[in-house]
Amino acid sequence: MGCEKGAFMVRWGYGFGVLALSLASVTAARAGTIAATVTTEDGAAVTDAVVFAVPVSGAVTGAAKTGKALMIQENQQFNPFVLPVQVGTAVEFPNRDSFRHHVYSFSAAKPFELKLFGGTETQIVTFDKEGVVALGCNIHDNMLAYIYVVPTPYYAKTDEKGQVNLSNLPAGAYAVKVWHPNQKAASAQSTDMTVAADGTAAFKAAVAMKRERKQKKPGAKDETDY
Ligand SMILES: [Cu+2]
Repeated sequence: MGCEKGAFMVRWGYGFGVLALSLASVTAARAGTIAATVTTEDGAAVTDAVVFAVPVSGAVTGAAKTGKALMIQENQQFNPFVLPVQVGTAVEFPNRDSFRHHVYSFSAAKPFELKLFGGTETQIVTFDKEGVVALGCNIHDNMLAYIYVVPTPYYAKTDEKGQVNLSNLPAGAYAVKVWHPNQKAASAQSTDMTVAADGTAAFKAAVAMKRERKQKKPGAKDETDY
């Protein structure tokens, strides 16, 4: 009798342990990853493409990315050339040159202008509308950059191999979108995709590109490369 009771306790204890373990795994393993590769139609790697995943349900359950977003002016160049940010992000514009910049955008998503007098002076602009914001400088025609404002915390831009991972995505259906400043299409291309919990889904996109338009070095005079 005492023996049977002991066996029952062991079994019950074991079962409880398994239950506790499976609850822990469910809690820890709800996030998936999209491993993205972006190329031209000819298969060449595309750097600086913004890849972002918008939940089809419309609900964004992940926390917003935190930390400063910076669009630096240094050596008469914007850095970075492409800055993806989530809607609502405040971007700082530090001028690290010893001379003046006059940063502006005519883009519908955020028309603005900033006179920056140099020597670590910084100003802040909040990007509250989705879309492309093309930046220029009234004083230096060679300066060119883009802020791309996305409606999701799941975004990043491709590296020199055209690759990027979007991680910590809650399982579910997404519209995975790709945008690059030199693409032919007016807006981001979109592909529907399901992300499983605790899995990595490969994503490939081929983007039709225009002639390259990039930021030029200071002192470059002719505009024919544009
Ligand atoms: Cu300038």
